[in-house]
Amino acid sequence: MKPFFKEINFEKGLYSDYDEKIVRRLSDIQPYVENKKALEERKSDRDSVVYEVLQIDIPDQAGHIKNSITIIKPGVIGEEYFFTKGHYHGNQESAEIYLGLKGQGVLLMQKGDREELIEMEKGTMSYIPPQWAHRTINVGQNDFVFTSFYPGDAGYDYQEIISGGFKTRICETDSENNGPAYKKVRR
Ligand code: M6P
Ligand code: ZN
Repeated sequence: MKPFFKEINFEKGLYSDYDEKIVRRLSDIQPYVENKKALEERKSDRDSVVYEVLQIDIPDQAGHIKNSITIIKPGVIGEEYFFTKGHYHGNQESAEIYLGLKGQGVLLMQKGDREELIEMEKGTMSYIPPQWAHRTINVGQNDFVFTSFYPGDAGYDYQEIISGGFKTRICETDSENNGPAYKKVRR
């Protein structure tokens, strides 16, 4: 393949152009939501967009490095902030790097009994080592946008997330509160 470039507009947090857009709606993240009652109450919004992933055609092969941009909309299901499905890499030995572009988010990672939470915003680089499950959450009032870099053959394992899940959910706090915009709720 030929070398190429894309422009990332840091104001908009978007590529100049991309090849594919994946749209995840409330209906798509249903298996990942713990509060089924809250989801049921939003039945009429099944088509509401939770997040989008802008993708560029880079081969899913060892040796290549994939790059994408994820845009998580602001919102909650019950009190849980909008989140990505989250995954382990199918090829467990693959790491990943996230670079924050816009908005306020957190990166939740889990490996066995261990858990890490890293705050993300414009200019923060976060490293996800091999074997850690990862999910991003929008804890702000506007879009939360970041770009990811990962091995072409990393692959996705969502099944472990559906069956085992993340032990922590990131939820909104009282508006009265002047502290952090989110709280951790353990299952
Ligand atoms: C990031 C990367 C992508 C991933 C996306 C959405 O951009 O990790 O590989 O697809 O977030 O996350 P998920 O696939 O868990 O829904
Ligand atoms: Zn990943």
